[in-house]
Amino acid sequence: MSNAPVVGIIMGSQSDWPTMKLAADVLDDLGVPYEAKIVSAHRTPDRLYDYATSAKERGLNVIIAGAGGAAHLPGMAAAMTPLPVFGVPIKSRALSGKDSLLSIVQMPGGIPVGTLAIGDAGAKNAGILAASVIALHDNLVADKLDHFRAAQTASIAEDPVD
Ligand code: RP5
Repeated sequence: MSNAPVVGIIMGSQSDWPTMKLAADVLDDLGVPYEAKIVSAHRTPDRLYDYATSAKERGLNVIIAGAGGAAHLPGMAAAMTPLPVFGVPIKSRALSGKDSLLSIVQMPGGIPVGTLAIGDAGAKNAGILAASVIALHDNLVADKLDHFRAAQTASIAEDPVD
């Protein structure tokens, strides 16, 4: 089995990594090879262009893009690749991520970004969602995803405790 990355995790800043690492952790747990890069739409536009336009030919299947504030990164990446792009709104300092959410979710019709929840839950779910795409053609990942979901279900007690 190849270890070449099939999921690309990109983020606008080093400061996004503590959130985006949760997506990486899920992919580690589910056995999905990924790469993680800092790619800023406004600070490193050429890096974004190179990344997005080469992503498919380099073997990536899915891109997870996290950004905060005026969060152009997921939409700009989606504009330059045919791959599915999942956007994670980072919880910003000024507006707690509502700015990030609206920037990412309100794509005009024609260039979709699948938008997750703000912050940690969004990053975790982006990892699970990306793995579920990979699982469509990878039985090992599909099995791990089934086990993950079964274990999660089994961990939920029926009765609340004081
Ligand atoms: C965005 O600006 C990044 O995605 C980050 O969430 C936000 C703040 O970046 P830093 O000022 O922390 O580098 O581009």
